Amino acid sequence: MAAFGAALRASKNIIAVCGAGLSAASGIPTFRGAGGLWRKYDAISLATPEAFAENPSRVWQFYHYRRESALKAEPNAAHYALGLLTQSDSRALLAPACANFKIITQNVDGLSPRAHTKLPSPEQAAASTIEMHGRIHDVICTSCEKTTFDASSPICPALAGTEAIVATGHEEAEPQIEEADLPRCKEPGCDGLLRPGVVWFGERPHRLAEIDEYVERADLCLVVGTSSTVYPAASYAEEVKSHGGRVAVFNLDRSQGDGDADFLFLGPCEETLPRALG
Ligand code: BJW
Ligand code: ZN
Repeated sequence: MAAFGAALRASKNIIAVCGAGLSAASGIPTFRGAGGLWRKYDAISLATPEAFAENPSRVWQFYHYRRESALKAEPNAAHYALGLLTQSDSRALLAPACANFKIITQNVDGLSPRAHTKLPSPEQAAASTIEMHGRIHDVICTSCEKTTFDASSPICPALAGTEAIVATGHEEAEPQIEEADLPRCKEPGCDGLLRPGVVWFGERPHRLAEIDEYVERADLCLVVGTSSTVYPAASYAEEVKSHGGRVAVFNLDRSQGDGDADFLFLGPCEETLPRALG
């Protein structure tokens, strides 16, 4: 802990690469391991363009459930601990040499920006946090490709109440919603099918050029609550290490990311991060 404190105080450019474990204490399930089942489906198998093309009704029910959970969730102590590094006054005390700090999160729940500002505008959210896998309350039109922020609950009448169906052993128990009744684009004359505004496998994550700049100059990388199995995020700690920076991993368990870690904080990050940054 003392050595980590010294590294924190000496670092000039710090990044935090975050994953689902950061929001676990806020009640948001992780993707892999025990939290990764929705109804009887593996969450990872639903987060693909192929799953959406094959069964948009099922994929929309999955995202509707997660949109509703994210609306009810509150940031936890780990989000607030990272938030201290985004504010210049608290950062001056914790990491006085640090000129730049950026949260690079794979999470789509919007909880990191909310820990820094109560109701952040998209500009305020983007300034404090790079949400590289998109935002769960954004929608993208599959026809005109326009992205819109829409946190309405429910997003359309047909999805109302489907979030309460948590487990079905029978295929027929799953509502089959017609495409015409799924969320549709409101742009005049469009009416295209909307999709969730998140980044699925095979799609390009957001703000990659900006992320690369932060990773290239980082001298300390905090890896928080991620299994480090999804690229490109999984490569950032190694990149920081390869140019002489240091890596601190905060995870409940051992993970793929911790082989090169200089500092390893095992346990719930909502406990270890406030202690390490306190
Ligand atoms: C706690 C805790 C507590 C629990 N405290 N810890 C190079 C090599 C091989 C493959 C690739 C490669 N480059 C690209 C690929 C392909 C692919 C990929 O990585 N595949 C892998 C399976 C190998 N990557 C992509 O396709 C990416 N796109 C891309 O690279 O594009 C390039 C491109 C360029 C130009 C043009 C076009 C393309 C896109 C990846 C998108 C991932 N999408 C998802 C869904 C997002 C939407 C949604 O939310 O629904 O992102 S999948 C899912 O995994 C989600 C997550 O953000 C992501 C990572 O998961 P995460 O956050 O690590 O969660 P878990 O559950 O895995 O881990 C939780 C951890 O927390 C665990 O370790 C727990 O122990 C811990 N934990 N409680 C502390 N309280
Ligand atoms: Zn449209």
